[in-house]
Amino acid sequence: MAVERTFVMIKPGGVERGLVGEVVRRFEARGYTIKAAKFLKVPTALAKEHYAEHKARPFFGELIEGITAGPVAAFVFEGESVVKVARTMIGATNPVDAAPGTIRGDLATEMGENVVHGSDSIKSAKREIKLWFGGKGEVVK
Ligand code: DAT
Ligand code: MG
Repeated sequence: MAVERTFVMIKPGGVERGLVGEVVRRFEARGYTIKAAKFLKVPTALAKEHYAEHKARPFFGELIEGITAGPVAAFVFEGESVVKVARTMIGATNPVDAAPGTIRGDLATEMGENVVHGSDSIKSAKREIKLWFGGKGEVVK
């Protein structure tokens, strides 16, 4: 009903553990397609902009340290209701609460090592795709 695009990023811990393929495999197996991809060490300014909604939170410093600690693998996936489905596939923010079968529920136990980021709404997806890839944020039919 609605073909969308979302932003998914394998965080430095996930890259270090060799989980890029596992995460991408799950999205491709579900039927989503890669529309953009890049591998980069995240500049601090980009990290702060990405997580701007959390800047007043006590864990903000740790969050920025974590996301800039090593390279990330960033993707735009496209497909039916991908924004919502990606969040379901990723699982709860705290891996301890994440259901088995989800990425975090299968691959993580710690909040600071929760492997992957996914946009939380269509609005966030547009903002994040534009921030990381400079466009391609449009929802296509
Ligand atoms: P999500 O990544 O599920 O969208 P979020 O946007 O609320 O979660 O938070 C962004 C990241 O910040 C999250 O993946 C892990 C970290 N984080 C969130 N809440 C935290 C907390 N209470 N203590 C430490 N880190 C936290
Ligand atoms: Mg979030």
